[in-house]
Amino acid sequence: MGRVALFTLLGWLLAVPALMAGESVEQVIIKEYKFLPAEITVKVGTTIRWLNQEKRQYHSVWFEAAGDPEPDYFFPEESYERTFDKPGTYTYRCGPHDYMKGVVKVVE
Ligand SMILES: [Cu+2]
Repeated sequence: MGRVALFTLLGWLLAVPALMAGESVEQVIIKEYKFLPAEITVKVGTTIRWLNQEKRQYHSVWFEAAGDPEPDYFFPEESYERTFDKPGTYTYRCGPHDYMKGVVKVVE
């Protein structure tokens, strides 16, 4: 086996664990004072990105029930991300608008 082929093989072997980790990102849209979808089910290890698509209004994504501090508000075209490493049901709300609610279900 030539040296180039050997290095190519090593490169593939090193890449496999990253591929198996299956890092994925799911998106939740925030529009007209709603989380869309309001309920989402994802696999462990998934990152959720909330994207603010309002014209002017800021929001936050606050996992208050989990004891998190309230995060910063984010404005139109900005986003907020959180990665879920443990199975469970995680409820959240918007800080300034407590009628805006959502649920993230994390499964194995
Ligand atoms: Cu809000």
